[in-house]
Amino acid sequence: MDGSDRPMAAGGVNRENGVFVDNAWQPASSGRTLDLIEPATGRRFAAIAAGDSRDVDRAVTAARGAIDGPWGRLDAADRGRLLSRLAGLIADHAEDLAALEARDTGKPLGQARADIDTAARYFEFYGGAADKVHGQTIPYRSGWLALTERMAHGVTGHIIPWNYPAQMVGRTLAPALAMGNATVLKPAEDACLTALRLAELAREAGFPAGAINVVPGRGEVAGAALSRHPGVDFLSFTGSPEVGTQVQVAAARRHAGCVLELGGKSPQIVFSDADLDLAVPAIVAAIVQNAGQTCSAGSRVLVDRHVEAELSERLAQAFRTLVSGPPEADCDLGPLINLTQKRRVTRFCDLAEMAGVPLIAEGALDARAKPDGFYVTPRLYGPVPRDHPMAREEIFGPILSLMPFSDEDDAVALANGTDYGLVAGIWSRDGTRALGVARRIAAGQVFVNGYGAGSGVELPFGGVGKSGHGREKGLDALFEFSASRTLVIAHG
Ligand code: TXE
Repeated sequence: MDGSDRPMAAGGVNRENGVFVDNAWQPASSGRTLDLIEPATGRRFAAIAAGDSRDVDRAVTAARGAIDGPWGRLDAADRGRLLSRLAGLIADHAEDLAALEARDTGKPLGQARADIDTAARYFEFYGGAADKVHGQTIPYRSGWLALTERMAHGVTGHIIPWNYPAQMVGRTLAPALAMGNATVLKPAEDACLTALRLAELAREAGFPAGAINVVPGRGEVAGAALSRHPGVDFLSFTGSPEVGTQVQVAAARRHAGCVLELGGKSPQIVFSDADLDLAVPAIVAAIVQNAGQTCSAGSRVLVDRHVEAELSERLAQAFRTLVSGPPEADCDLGPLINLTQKRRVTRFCDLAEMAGVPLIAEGALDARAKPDGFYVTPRLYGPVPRDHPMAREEIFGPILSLMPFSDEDDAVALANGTDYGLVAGIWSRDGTRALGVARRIAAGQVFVNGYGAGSGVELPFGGVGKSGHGREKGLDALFEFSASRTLVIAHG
């Protein structure tokens, strides 16, 4: 997206210029489209519907109709079957979806393929879980039976970002659908073509009209309308803390619940007894994946002073081999999503330079990279002062900060010393120490001697503090997208 919108081109409504409501592509009420810009070239390559509050309204009405209609009457097992069928269709179309994802987001084709696998896996996982969420019976007074069941919220609104469009659809829609909610999705205006394609595949899988509705459009228009809509019972938002706050306020005004995932500043803590052969590639991968545009990117390496020099040298060697290039070249990294993000990331590097923070190593640009693509080469800085913005703020780019610590307490203080708390990694051969430290980290996920936050659909995921609240992924998401109803029956 580059800010341009234009009247819808002649030729009829379709996936690329429509909103998906009641299982059909419909023209956006505005009659306008938004340009999509290819990150690898900086050129316009598609247009999507500029949905607005009128389209959101139609989508919410369709979702409500689905709950009152065939979707609401399905057995849990049948909902699960639909999800499983969609997982199969995603797998059948994996190669086309991966190519679309790579072009739309700029990520290397290999990473896009892995993302599509994960998207299918979400539907597989929640398809299998749909009929396995049980309530409880509660010992209560004699002569009474008390039990709980999970009830769907009703209409759920889902606002997702551009960094993993297909995965995000699976992560947020699949558990909501498994629990019987009807959904309205607002994908990101920077990249959403796979999200639109998945809606079509859902229809092919047999989802009844209104169960899944998609309204593309600008965040401050379509997204804001969805977060304010009185007919939306629960909201799921992934994106920036600033917008997350607005979404939560809008939800609170009408007493609706929400789950927020707002990014992080995740630490990788390397103790002196760490296996560096294991740690170095994983640390590099955790900041290189998707060019660092990952909420769970391991963007800070906290290292015991005794191994600082060795780790720094090993990471530097790895960084010097990294190459950024266009998606089809399948390099280590692609371009960033847009010019705004490129400027944002570059500003952090400028600030580091102004403060005299040493640049330890930098990757290279592939010869096939177009000059107008939004490339930022991967960079390793260190030692980064603890109060520098690079050490505290989410950069959302391939920039890794190295910061030494003196002892275990110092490591924990440093790890917990930002406003965020999403993921952490701990590297040590001493299992007792690793476990003890892991349990002192204020974050939603902590990995020991590994870092695999990107995938792992089974693993509940979410943050504390500025990283947000609530949990998606894993079985926890089924509870997030439902509420308990207590039934108490007197029997004499
Ligand atoms: O996010 P926005 P942006 C962080 C990351 C990044 C920064 C800015 O640090 O550099 O946020 O990215 C929709 N009401 N993350 O500007 O604007 C928007 O259309 C309702 C971390 O892209 O928050 C899109 O669908 N919705 C993150 C979604 O919100 C609104 C992933 C996210 O966009 C809206 C992305 C509004 N007023 C960015 N304004 C993560 N947690 O993984 C925008 N949107």
